[in-house]
Amino acid sequence: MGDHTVDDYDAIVVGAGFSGLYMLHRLRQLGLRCRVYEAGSGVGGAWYWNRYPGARCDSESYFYCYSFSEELLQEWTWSQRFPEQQEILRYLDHVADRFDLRPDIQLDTKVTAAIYDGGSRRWTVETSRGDRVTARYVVTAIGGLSAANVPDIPGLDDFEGRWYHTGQWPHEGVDLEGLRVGVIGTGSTGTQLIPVVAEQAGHLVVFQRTPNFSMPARNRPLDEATVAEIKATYDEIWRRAKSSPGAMPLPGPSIAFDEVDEDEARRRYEAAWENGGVLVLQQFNDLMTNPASNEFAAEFFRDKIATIVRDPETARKLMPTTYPIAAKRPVLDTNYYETFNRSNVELVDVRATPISAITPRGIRVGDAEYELDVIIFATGFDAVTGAFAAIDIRGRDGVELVDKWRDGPTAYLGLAVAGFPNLFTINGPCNPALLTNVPVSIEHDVEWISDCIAYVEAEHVEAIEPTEEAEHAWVRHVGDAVAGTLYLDADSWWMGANIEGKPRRFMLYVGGHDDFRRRCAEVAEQGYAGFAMTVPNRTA
Ligand code: N01
Repeated sequence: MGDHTVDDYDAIVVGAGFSGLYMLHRLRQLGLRCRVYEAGSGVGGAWYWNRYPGARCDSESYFYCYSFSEELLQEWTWSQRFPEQQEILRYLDHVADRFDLRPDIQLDTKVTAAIYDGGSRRWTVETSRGDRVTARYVVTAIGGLSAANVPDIPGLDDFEGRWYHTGQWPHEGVDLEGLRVGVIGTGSTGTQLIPVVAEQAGHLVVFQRTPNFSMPARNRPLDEATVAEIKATYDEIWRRAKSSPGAMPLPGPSIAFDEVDEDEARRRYEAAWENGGVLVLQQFNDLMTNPASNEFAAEFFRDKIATIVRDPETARKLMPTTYPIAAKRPVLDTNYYETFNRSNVELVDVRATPISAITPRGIRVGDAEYELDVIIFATGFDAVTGAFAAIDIRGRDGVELVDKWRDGPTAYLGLAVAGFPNLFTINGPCNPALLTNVPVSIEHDVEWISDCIAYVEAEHVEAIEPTEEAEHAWVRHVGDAVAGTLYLDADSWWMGANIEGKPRRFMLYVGGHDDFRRRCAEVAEQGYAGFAMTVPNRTA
């Protein structure tokens, strides 16, 4: 690795969440000198920032964790079926300590620029704290859901109350007791937040643009026997997770909707609804390809809403009718629909009449003004590309990543980008992560990237990047995989549709984690097929 000055590293990792922590661990095992820059004042990434009331994971705790260390699996005990944000953050803090990661992590530091120099074949990385360092490799571990989206609604600056975005929630918490609170947004975040805020607020107004399909989580504490069984069967759990499309160790659907009659289909949905969790929508393998299968599930959910919500007009507003179920990310909840039976909760449909302004006293919708003390934006993220766009990333010949991605993001396997040598993107665009149980996807990408870097180091390769042809072929395959599915029939953040002016293109790979894993392994086995490598005095 040669001689170093203080400011020269082998690798810079951007971000210290689930992916950055493990990336650091693996790169250190290769003997590389690394630096991790993290914008937050602590490690944890999404779980550091998203501290809003009710924040919890939609994956079950026993598989929403790392698998790489048997000791870690055995020593950590999850307390609930679906872990709360605080518990996941404690886990990631524990990981940082257990593997002694902190000495190589610089907190409170945003990476502002990463610029490649084709002469030295090194990246120069600059930060908000004035660091200017160089490195052979840059690995982005910035998360696909980290750039908060606060919609540009006129008047926000004049609002006399307080406002918050859920992804930047104050660490000291917010006392909402007895206040008039408005929540904008009813995605995964809003659905978790609203029932908890309703219990604190004097009056809660929910501003809903698109209703979501939500199913009961049926969260519960994990008893000792369950924990013991989980710990005894982890090998099998990970084997199943890694060979499943969703990166979860749960049974996938094996039959099509037409293979049973409607009574049997309803019985299956009913039983799954009673058990709760993500399996509710894992009944038939044609949910996203057969409109009849999808509509049956959607109607089942709408019936549930009608049964739970007492006021028929409120129930009607809560029923999604304009897009296929699961074409936007489905949500798990605890008492979401029940919350609309409370006398202090009001639902305002801002699809028919949009929010026109934020006034000094509240939110204006058409002729009505809702007076509020607090506005909570549960309005999501500039997903997948937003965190990249916040960094001035320039590759070979000064090409800017934002320019390359002007018509939508492209990346070979979602792991590397043509024209950007020695840059690796954990869970980048065109990757199945974010449609999957993310920690398993992260571990896969981190291990693939560290194996690739180990190969490159051993072969004395100075620069590696995907060829344009390989990248085009992968992006075409990603497009083919989603073509003809119902995923394309909704204005989701997966499509970039939640941000005005963003190119409308499905940004993730729907082919499944298992398929993706196999393809990535083949690429590696073939000596990193699809990559161009620069070796001194030789170019392969
Ligand atoms: O964001 P979203 P999120 N006026 O984009 C509405 C993950 N996550 O933070 O649908 C009015 O889904 C917007 O309306 P519409 C998970 O992957 C995971 O909830 O665009 N409304 C929508 O209702 C998830 O998918 C967990 O019409 C406006 C909402 O705001 C992802 O994060 C927990 C508006 C945004 O929903 C993002 O979820 C939480 C406007 N101007 C989140 N602008 C886990 O369990 C936006 N909206 C792991």
